[in-house]
Amino acid sequence: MSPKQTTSGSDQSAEEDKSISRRRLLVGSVGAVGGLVAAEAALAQTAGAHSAHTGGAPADGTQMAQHRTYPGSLSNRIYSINPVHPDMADIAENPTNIPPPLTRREPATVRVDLETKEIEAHLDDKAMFRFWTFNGNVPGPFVRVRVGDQVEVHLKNPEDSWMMHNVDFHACTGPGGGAGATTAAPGEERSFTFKALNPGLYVYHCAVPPVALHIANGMYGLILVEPEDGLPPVDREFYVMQGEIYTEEPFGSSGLLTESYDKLLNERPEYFVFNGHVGALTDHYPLKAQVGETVRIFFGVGGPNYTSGFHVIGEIFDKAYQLGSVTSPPITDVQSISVPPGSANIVEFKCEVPGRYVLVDHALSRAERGLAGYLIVEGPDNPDVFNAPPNPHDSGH
Ligand SMILES: [Cu+2]
Repeated sequence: MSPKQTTSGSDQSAEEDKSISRRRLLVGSVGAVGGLVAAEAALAQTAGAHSAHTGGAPADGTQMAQHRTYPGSLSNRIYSINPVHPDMADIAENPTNIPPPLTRREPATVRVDLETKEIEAHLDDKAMFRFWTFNGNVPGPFVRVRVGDQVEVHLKNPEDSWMMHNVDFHACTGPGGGAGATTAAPGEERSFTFKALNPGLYVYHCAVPPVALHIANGMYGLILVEPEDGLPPVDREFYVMQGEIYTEEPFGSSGLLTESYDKLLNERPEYFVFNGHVGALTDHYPLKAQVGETVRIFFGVGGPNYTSGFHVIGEIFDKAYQLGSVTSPPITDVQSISVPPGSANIVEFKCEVPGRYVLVDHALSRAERGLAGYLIVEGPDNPDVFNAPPNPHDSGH
């Protein structure tokens, strides 16, 4: 499947061009055929979710499901690829990998160990990329402390790194958020301590110049500074971050891809990802919950450049802690949140209806470049809240 087809397929208006493009796709890749079949169902399901939101009015997606499959469209492919490759390194962070809520009510010293590992790992089902990471995952480890804690940061840059690295904690009050204090050449180790003065959800990232490049290549994560009494209890917590990847090769290429500094400076990413690589939160680590449970998503944008219009298709956020502030009251009953680069938000909602919900940035062109995740909700139907007759175009739950 040529990556060019993504662009041409989307731009075409003439039916003739579409059929040519579709034929090229079918000839070009046997594997893609399965993707097309899955795509019809996936789009139908997405369209169904939107119809529910719009009171059953025909959604634009409905038409697509009936008549069109856009060749090369990633919102087709993301539903069908299996991104788990046992033979390739994998940097995706498991979204359930979060320390439990803190129970202590006194300040403590919390040690945070970060190792800046550069790893060739898969970017999608056919491309590899040299990621720069904290502790081998994108995003880096979720750090959980309490207001008033002393945070003791140890940063180790392994011998086999190519680059210098450091870490800037947005939760830190002090020069560079610790960037200068932790700058380490390959083989070096640095440390510093900061006091967590302000509660909230904060981004951390590498800040070695060019900073945008270190972030784009995967060096970002979240630190939660819990307020004195913690956050309200929920049934499940998840950790999701959005980033962009800039490669010389066009989106959809195969093999080991090369980072593009030009595209980075021009803010023209080829890939958008949740938790590191295409498919990380679909087939690989889908979020899972039960009907009746409350869910909290710690959502951050590493970027480096794009603001996210984060949305869960078919859900409404009961609460959203804007810009990661936990000392301001959350806004309530929200469809999408705007999260700028280097910022975060906490959303909470109750799962009322079983099914598959798709995490997106509602700047949906980015779904065509890899940006999607799943929340799978299992449990009994809830016809009082959602009741739909069978539809042959719907892939079901
Ligand atoms: Cu770095």
